[in-house]
Amino acid sequence: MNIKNDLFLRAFTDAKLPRPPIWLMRQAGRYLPEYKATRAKAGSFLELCRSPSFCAEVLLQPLERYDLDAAILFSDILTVPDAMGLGLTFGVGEGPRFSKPLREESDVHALAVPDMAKLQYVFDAVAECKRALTQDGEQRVPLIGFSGSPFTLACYMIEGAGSADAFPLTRRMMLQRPELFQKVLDVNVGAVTAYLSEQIRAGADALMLFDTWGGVLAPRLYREFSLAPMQRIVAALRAEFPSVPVMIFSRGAAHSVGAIAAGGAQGIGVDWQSDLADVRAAAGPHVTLQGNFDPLLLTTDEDTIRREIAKSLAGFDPHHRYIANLGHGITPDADPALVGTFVDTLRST
Ligand code: 1CP
Repeated sequence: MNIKNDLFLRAFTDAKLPRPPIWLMRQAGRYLPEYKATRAKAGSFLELCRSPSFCAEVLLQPLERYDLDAAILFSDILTVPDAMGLGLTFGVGEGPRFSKPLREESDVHALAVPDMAKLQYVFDAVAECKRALTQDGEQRVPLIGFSGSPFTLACYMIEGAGSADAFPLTRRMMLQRPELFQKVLDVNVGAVTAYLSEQIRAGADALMLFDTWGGVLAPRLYREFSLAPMQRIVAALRAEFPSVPVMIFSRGAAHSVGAIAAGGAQGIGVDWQSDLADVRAAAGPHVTLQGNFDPLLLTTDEDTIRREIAKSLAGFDPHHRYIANLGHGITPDADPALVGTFVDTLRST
């Protein structure tokens, strides 16, 4: 497939680019009234995720409003544990909840890589999103596929929901029963590798591993239980699909940027609590950095946005191996007009 605007993919080469490519984590989402309208039509968030045509509809919404250089599959990281039989629900106005979390040793022993047929709706959504991006035989921008990291998925699978307290049940199993916890991670490595491989076969042009919670761990535990399993996935994907870049986004793990870069991922997502120039120094010149503006900027004003963009990029080369993005997902209270200011300012960088 010919990609009309491939700036995002060129950021994974050593080419000097005329401007940084830009997209936004959670660019399709609740800050857009048209997203809320589609979700209402679908009935619920999960029904939206399970309908390839609605997924394609919300995928296009931010591209209609803003000059973005990539689109991300509309789905969620929790589709995989749901396919393992853990029973995912989203209450109205609440976060995710699993009806059968991993609490007993027997729950872990019963856990297995799910049949990918249970996730066919996601692969169908990838294909439908790809079709929706295509006009006159040309794809407008690259399509990013994604998964949660084995550790971040384990957090939800064991805790059974989000956590305000850094996932205590998960960390206790990790500390007290490391071999049992490793069994969960091993199943997740197998599941995520199969899941992302199928997303590539369905049309994903690049991949991202969302490791939202790896940063709750001390650096040595992060490397053992979060980074190492991700590196097994990256190695397997690189062996089979060498031309598809894979990015790792570990929130709160700036301490291990050198180790992430050494481990084979082509890109590193940088959170908003780091300075880009420091991360570049730690990562070296041959890995692509993505990030790292504070999502809160999109709730401020135009002057603040312009000033912070200029200050964040001081001492950093945004034309080489760099993708402009936020340091975490857009929040529901972001102002759609300020998102436009943010995108336009970065496009003229
Ligand atoms: O009510 C709604 O409409 C649901 C809100 C929502 C949306 C828009 C959820 C529930 N998930 C999503 C989509 C989503 N989730 C995408 C695709 C959209 C895009 O980027 O444009 C992606 C990549 C995710 C990934 C995701 N889901 C992560 C990792 C990234 C991150 O932001 O840290 C995590 C941790 C989740 C779990 C999840 N799903 C939804 C919520 C509210 C949460 C967080 C739960 C918690 O509080 O821990």
